[in-house]
Amino acid sequence: METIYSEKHRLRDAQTELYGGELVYPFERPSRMDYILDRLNTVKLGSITAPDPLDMVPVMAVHDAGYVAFLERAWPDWVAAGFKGEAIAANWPARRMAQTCPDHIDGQLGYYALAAETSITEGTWAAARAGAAVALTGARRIQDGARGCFALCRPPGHHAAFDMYGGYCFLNNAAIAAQNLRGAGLARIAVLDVDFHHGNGTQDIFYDRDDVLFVSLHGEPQQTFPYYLGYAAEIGIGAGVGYTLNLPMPPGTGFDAWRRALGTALDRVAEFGPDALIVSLGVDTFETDPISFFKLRSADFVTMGADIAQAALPTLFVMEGGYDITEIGVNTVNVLEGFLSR
Ligand code: OKP
Ligand code: ZN
Repeated sequence: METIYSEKHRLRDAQTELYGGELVYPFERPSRMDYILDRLNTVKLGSITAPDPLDMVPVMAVHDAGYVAFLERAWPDWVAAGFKGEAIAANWPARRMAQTCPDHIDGQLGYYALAAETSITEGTWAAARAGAAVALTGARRIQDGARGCFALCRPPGHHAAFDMYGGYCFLNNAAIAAQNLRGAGLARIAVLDVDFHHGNGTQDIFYDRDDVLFVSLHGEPQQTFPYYLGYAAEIGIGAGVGYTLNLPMPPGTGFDAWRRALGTALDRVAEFGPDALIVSLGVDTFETDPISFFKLRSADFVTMGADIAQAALPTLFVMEGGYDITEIGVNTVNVLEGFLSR
């Protein structure tokens, strides 16, 4: 299987994440990619290719123009305002306040942020663009007839909504890929999100649409990020009713229960009858992930990949989370090898 990958992810190297009242070195860090690349090379999964230049058309089709302009300007505006640290949102348009974007960068950060843990830094916009280019190039491989492709995106994307960043995400790589497949004439696309966290951004972007099915397996949002979305009662709106399926699971969930939920998800995908499948591939479901509470083991990721292959669909894997960094390579590549084994 071909991997698409850009070294430009290294431009995203924030030094601070707001975590438990402290500023820590972020869980979502550049070295994550090194462990994955190392494992791809060890097992000789296939060639690793740089992405084509970014086409902004599918980006602008899933994100708000004001939001994209904000991402581009946030760092220079923050520096120009005289701030010394990384750009962190510290104020929000909370309940009964004006839902308008102010002129000052400190106010704009809270307007566009869905959480405060994610700092904006000098290279963040360039890295986010490169991540989207990786996903788009992977989508083109599927459009050109590949059975499978791995878009090794960083930073991740599934928390990035139509007009919000956060949860380490800025541009929604999987949504951008799905939109491009639609633009290429594929009628229906399914997004299967197996990251530990709910893909609130992807859900947000496609919530009122019946041409992109969103199915997510994730930690019960009463107990974990993103807390305010990902409940089973969320099923879509308008034309999109029935085209969002959330399968939240409690702390301690192991692979037997998780795999049953995957079966439910894949049954819904089969019923939908898509032309392609996008997998938001996070491996933070791993038993020793430092910020998550599922109990999957490394061998389970092979089974996961094989189960996904049973859908018999052209499949684009888009990298999302995974924070037990020394094991992220084995766990991620296990999914791809499991997929190829069927
Ligand atoms: C990004 B992805 C830890 C709080 C972490 C942000 C998590 C973002 C996960 N207690 N909050 O879905 O892997
Ligand atoms: Zn995650």
